[in-house]
Amino acid sequence: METNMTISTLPISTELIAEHNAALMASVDEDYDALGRKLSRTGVDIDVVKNKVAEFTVAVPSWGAGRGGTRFAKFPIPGEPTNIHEKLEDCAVINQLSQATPRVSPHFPWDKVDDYSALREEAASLGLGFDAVNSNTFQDQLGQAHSYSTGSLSSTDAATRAQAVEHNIECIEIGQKLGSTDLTVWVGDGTNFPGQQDLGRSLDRYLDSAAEVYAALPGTWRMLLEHKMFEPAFYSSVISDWGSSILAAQSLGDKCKCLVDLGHHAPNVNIEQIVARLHRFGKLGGFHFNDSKYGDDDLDSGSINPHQLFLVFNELIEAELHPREGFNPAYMIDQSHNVTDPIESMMASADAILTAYTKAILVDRQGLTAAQEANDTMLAFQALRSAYKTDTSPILAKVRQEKGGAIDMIQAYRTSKYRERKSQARKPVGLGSGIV
Ligand code: RM4
Ligand code: MN
Ligand code: MN
Repeated sequence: METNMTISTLPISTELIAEHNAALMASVDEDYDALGRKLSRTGVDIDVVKNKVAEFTVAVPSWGAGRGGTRFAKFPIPGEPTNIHEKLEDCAVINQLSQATPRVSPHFPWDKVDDYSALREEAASLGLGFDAVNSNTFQDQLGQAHSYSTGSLSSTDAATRAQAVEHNIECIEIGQKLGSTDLTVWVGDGTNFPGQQDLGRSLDRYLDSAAEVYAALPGTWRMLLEHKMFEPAFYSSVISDWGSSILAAQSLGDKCKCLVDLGHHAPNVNIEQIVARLHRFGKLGGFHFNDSKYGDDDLDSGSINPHQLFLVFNELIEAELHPREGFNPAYMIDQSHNVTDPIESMMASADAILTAYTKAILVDRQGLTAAQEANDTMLAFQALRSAYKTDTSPILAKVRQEKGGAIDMIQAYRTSKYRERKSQARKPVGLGSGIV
């Protein structure tokens, strides 16, 4: 990709970003130097940390670019995207200002177009690539032959299962044209009533169908299974927990891994331990980052429990230091933005995710292991706590600035008046309820 072509098609003016950064640079440098001195007292080189953080990226979901909603309502904002082209443009803004989200994860059929090579080029001209493709067998589409009301991959109806398998294979084919190498499969299959379906046989049907999808995976592709405890099925989900997920992944084969969506667990579940367990068995395939307080699985990453996010990243650093074969998790944001501008939410979320990562890098690993070996509970805990307490924002600001992003992303975004401009140019979004 030619640099000047990229610059001319990017949605935010590079002069605006440079001007914005120039006004804030002196204070960032001052804070960065002060933090650098503090960290060097414990033998940590801040530039090494900064360079590591600069390499970390997280994908954004195409569906996150629009305002989501609840089962009850959706409140669109002017200038919201209504198709994949507009979504890509918004994702380009997020990446331009954050310099941390260079890939977009598409969802089909929502993002269907006629020409996928053209879409791939369009994304590239915006500085973006494509991440995992997501299939959708949790909704019926107009004109669809068989309804998913009885489930999809696990439906009691053979023709419905075949249709769901075929859709997943079509997603793989589209993904190949877009340059993806992962298929993420989340099904809404499950029941609302005890007795509605046989709990064992529905899993058998799921496994048979999933095996057909698995068999269609091209050489380097992976299939990522996403579990979810409830919603839309409120009594039982077919792949409800990490146990079902790892059993399914193990029976499907090496190219099948588990994807952990942070919002899909029972309240208070120890997600970081699940991460450690999945890694132990070489089955940690990826993440959907978000947060939750009660039943919602799509609040902004780190908005409710940033400490949990840090503990998850602490396990990921452990995993990175002790990799199992094929360890290469796909990192992605998966959120629904009901009350904020999605661009702002995803920039803030990328910042929360990178913050958790940076803090996890700062953990004194040797000290932690030594305290664990000596059964010194307090010192082990303090090894985590002292990293968690560190204000790493100067590192993140410096990383963004050096990569061409904005020191204060939200301020730069608001100054650009991007959304106002789009509200003139784009057609209004319809009402209706959101997605789960
Ligand atoms: C689900 C799940 C999936 C996402 C859909 C839109 O709850 O998190 O990853 O594809 O929502
Ligand atoms: Mn998800
Ligand atoms: Mn979800």
